[in-house]
Amino acid sequence: MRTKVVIVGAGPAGLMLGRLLDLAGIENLILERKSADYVLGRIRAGVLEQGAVDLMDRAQVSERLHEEGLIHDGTVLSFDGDSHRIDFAQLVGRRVTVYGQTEVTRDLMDARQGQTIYEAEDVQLHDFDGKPYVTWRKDGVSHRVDCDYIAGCDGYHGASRASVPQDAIKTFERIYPFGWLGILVDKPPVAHELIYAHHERGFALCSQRSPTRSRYYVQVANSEKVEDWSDDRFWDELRRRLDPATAEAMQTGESLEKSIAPLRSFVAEPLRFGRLFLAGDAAHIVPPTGAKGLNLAMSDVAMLADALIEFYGETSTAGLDFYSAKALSRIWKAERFSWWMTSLLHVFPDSGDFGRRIQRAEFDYLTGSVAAQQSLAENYTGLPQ
Ligand code: RFL
Ligand code: PHB
Repeated sequence: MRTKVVIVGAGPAGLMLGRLLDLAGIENLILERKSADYVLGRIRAGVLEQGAVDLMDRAQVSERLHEEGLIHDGTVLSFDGDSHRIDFAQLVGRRVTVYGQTEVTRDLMDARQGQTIYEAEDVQLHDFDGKPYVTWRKDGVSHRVDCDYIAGCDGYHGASRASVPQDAIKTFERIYPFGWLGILVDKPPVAHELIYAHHERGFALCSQRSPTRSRYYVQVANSEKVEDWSDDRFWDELRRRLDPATAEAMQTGESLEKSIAPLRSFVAEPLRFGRLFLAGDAAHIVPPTGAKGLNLAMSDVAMLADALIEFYGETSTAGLDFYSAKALSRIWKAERFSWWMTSLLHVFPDSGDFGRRIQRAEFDYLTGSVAAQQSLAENYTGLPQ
């Protein structure tokens, strides 16, 4: 079996890359370890930058997004109960769209023309410095596909980055001493926009998926187990971290999903190893506080798709040669912003009273400075490609 591009992973990065290549007539094969239902069942991101919406338009998969996506002109930040609205539209003339990653994934799966092999076990990448090929097993049978290029879109725990020799890759990492416990509930959101709240008991976030479905998070220690969090305990903790009016107005209910996600900052350099390219969470992780992970995955694959289209159209490798440097420049800026939002809004067990005063001063500076708010709005709504 032979194809032009093998894409490892059918998350949003792999599916979007496959779609862009399909539209350009470049044959590709997606290999995914899990089933399609499993991929759709993962509840993750909720906020799309305009660049990601534009990419969905380009990929001709945005009909439902424009019908159902919620356009937000701003967001609310609160610190120990003092709230301040950041008006993105007024500050930088841009907005974000609330549309779940599950929906993005579903739209891309529905539009898929090329072949996707789900439940591909033991995917292995071979000879990507020479004549690349990929092997896997399905239903006990071994398979092999030869290709020109491999796109590693298989997330943080995938096979692609792991197959690169250690001395060819450098990684940068920060692990935070806490995670996010998230809950999904069929109740209307407590507020029209998202609320990011710093509280002495820890960070809390009020997010949403639709006018009838809400997503809430609280910061928890890394040692916490999801089994120890009944819905009641979650709602009590969340209410304590919000200002009294919001806590009072919040509609609670039985959770549809509840999980803990650890927080991490991570970047691998470079993103190219011969004929293998890394994109999305396979290449980098951001803590979710800046709502950047899915958006970065989208901008990576937009750059990679353009480079591959240039290669097959004009037989120029200029785009492929430049991909790593170009993507990393944008990635590091999103890493910085996500780290900064995380530092401002969470309680760090070791930062002490000095650290808390600095966080408060940062919040007061932000609420008193249009320049600081513009910086936040510019980054949150998305830096240019
Ligand atoms: P994914 O989604 O992890 O997909 C990778 C796919 O590869 C498959 N795979 C393999 N396939 C074959 N062989 C192997 N050996 C394989 N190993 C893995 C996996 O099964 C999977 O299907 O990576 P991708 O496509 O790069 O997409 C990245 C995004 O999923 C991620 O960055 C975001 O979800 C992060 N994120 C957010 N991003 C935003 O832009 N805005 C947000 O509001 C936002 N909120 C969040 C988030 C992530 C969260 N969690 C759970 C970490 C909120 C949370 C709680
Ligand atoms: C979400 O709705 O899941 C969400 C929203 C904003 C974030 C992180 C997660 O910063």
